[in-house]
Amino acid sequence: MSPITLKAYEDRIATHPSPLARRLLKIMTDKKTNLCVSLDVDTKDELLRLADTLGPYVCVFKTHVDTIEDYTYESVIVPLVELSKRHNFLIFEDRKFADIGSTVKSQYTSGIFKIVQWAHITNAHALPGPGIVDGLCAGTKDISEERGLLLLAEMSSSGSLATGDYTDKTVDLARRNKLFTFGFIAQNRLGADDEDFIIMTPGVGLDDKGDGLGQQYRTVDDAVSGGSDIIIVGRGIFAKGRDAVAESKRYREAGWKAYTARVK
Ligand code: S5P
Repeated sequence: MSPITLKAYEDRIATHPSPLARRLLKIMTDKKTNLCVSLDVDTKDELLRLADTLGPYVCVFKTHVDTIEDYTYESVIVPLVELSKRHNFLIFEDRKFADIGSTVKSQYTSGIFKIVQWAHITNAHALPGPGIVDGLCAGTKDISEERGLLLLAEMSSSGSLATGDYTDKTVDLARRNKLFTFGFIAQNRLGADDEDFIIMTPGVGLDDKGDGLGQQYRTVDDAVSGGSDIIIVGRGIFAKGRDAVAESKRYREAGWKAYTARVK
């Protein structure tokens, strides 16, 4: 198979249908980074410390806000949004919505998390069908800032059922609303070149092969040369004993080098 070549991030800004994707591509171009760090930590201090120290190296921070033990909106979300402005990154709440439209709309807008208020990006499984995208999109109605959705088209975990026909149908679902659904969580390039979906890829690690619980790691080169636009890295950067700043620089450099090698 010949290697994938794609337009530069910069050249995709003007033509991308999604306002959120245009903003993201601009951040990536300005900061020269295609690294998304997954902030999978348990406390607000750790989350905010990493967001501040690693902020300069990333285009996106991904959160699982429901795992923060001492979470309150005021003490976690307010300062995180402030840091996102200071360091110019987007926030991606990895909520993996998977219910009917009416329920996901409430989960997105209400409760203690109020995700739509602060997360520029969130994601959803395609399993329930079109209603999940419609419900989430309806949840953005009163928000003036850009919001975007990624569908989980493939997963990094061993034995994932999101393959073949399921993946193809997920791509079809995204095509129904490209202003909002700007891309996929996936392991491969999906959609036609001119559709320009943004591919964000987890399961990336330079030093480990897996985690003993089904996670599988590929190298940065593998992911980006295969068509990934943004690499998502968690424990490869902040696991115990790792210097998170040094690792962020390393992944950012590796990601940018692999990207420049595939630009048309
Ligand atoms: O297929 C997937 C989709 C996601 S969003 N595989 C994943 O691992 N993720 C998420 O990416 C997962 O929930 C975790 O937050 C992150 C990977 O973390 P790491 O520590 O294994 O790099």
